[in-house]
Parts: sequence; structure tokens; C-alpha cells
Amino acid sequence: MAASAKNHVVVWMNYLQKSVEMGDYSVIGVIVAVSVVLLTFLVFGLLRQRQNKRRGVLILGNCDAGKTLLYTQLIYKKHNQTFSSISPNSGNYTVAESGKTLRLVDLPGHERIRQQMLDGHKDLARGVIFVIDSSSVQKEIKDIAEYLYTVLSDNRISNMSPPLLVACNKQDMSFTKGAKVIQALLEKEMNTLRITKSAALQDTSASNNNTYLGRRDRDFTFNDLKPMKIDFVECSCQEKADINAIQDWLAKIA
Ligand SMILES: Nc1nc2c(ncn2[C@@H]2O[C@H](COP(=O)(O)OP(=O)(O)O)[C@@H](O)[C@H]2O)c(=O)[nH]1
Ligand SMILES: [Mg+2]
Repeated sequence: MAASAKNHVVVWMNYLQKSVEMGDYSVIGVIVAVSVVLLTFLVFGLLRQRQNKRRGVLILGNCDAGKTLLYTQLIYKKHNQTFSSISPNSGNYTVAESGKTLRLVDLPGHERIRQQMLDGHKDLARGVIFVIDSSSVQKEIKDIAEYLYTVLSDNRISNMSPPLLVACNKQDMSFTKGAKVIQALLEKEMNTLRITKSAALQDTSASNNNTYLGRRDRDFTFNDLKPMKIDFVECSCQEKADINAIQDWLAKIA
């Protein structure tokens, strides 16, 4: 059986060799086409493998947005644990339905160390959760947009294009803004930032962030950052926590 299969292969190889020598273009065409298909599968397979190796989910956001509380809710299902806000916290999160594990990393949001924190962890990012305090978003919009802009325009992040979830937190408080309003506020602020940042880029050549965000021919929208998928959800992490939307998103990206 094995011998006859080997014979078949030898016969085929001889046929192909002869056809190529004789300049039979249809056979050459088929060989080229098959090689291209195989190579494409190989490249996609390798990319997929690399993407699957990244298991980290970075929890980013400004100070007091609720990153650490979200982290403890997700990992320990508790709201009263005290954790460091100066160094990163990290722990495994297992998706109930699939049993897949993600590595959640809660990164401090202090302005001085943001970039350093991002640089130290971005290579592992399978996804990013950007937490916002919906009760103070209007007052803090400049700082929030600035941070989000830094993340989105980071060269490595924009190359990897991990899915990003904007978690509009503290929905239990009064006078909070909803996800739709926050998205609109951010888009407006990012549009302004985009103008000032790209003007500044022409003077200096910042190494980490030189991606132009969105389309030049119209106002900034998160939708224009494709292939990066950006979603907005509402949540709250205090006592009667409501983090279902975040857990659903984690299950999707795992
Ligand atoms: N009411 C309310 N307070 C929250 C919520 N999430 C966080 N907090 C509070 O906001 C403060 C900052 O939270 P923390 O997790 O330390 O924020 P971080 O600096 O982003 O890590 C703490 O006092 C939390 O108890 C929430 O969903 N609702
Ligand atoms: Mg914290």
C-alpha cells in the first residue's frame, strides 16, 4: 500500500517536472496557485498561533476610575479587598463557559507611570479594558481622552489591534453619564486631540506614538479605528456589582 502510494507520488512528480520543463503554463499556474494557498494558510496559522499565545487583558484607566475594584470583582468576586494601586495586580480569570483562562492585569493610572506601565505589558495584550468613572467623566474628559489617545495611537497596540472595551463604571451613582453620551464626549475630545497631536508630531518625531487615529477626511469616530474593535458598556463594581457586560466581553475574546 505504502509502496503504491510512493509510486503514485513519483509518477506525479515526473509528470510535473516534465510539464514545467516543457513550459506548460497551465501546470505551472496550478503549482503557483497551490503554493500561494499553502503559504497563505501557513502565515495565517502562524499569526493565529501568536495571537493565541497572548492571554493578557490590560485594565487601564485614570486614577480612581475603579480599575482595582473591577479587577477584584472579576478575580475574587469581592468588593472589599484592598489592593495596591502603585504596582500592577495580576491574576488568572477563567471563563465559566469555555474554561479558557485569561491573565488580567490591573495597571496603575498615575500620569507619571502610565507609559512605562503600558510599555511593560502591552506585548501580552489579547484585549484591553479601559475603565472610566462615569460620575466625573465630564470634568475629567481631557485627561481621560488623553490617556485613551496614548493607548490607541501606540504603535505596538495599533499593530496588534486588540479588542478594546470602554467600561463606563460607577453606574450605581447618581448623575452618571450613560455609555452613548460618554462615547460622544470622547469622540469630540479625541477629535480635538488629534489636531493638536498631529501638529506636535510634525515638530518632534515621537517614537512610540505616531499613528494618525481615524480618517483624515472626517471627524474622529471609534468606528474608524478598524480593524480594532471598540465597544462601550456600562457597569458598576460597588457592592451589588453589575459586571455582566464585562464578563460577556471577556468570554468573547478569550
Ligand atoms: N459607587 C461606586 N464606587 C466605585 C465603583 N468602582 C469603584 N468605586 C470606588 O472608587 C474608588 C476608586 O476605586 P479603585 O478601584 O481604587 O480605582 P483605581 O484607581 O482605578 O484602581 C474606590 O473608593 C472605590 O470604592 C462603582 O462602580 N461604584
Ligand atoms: Mg488601582
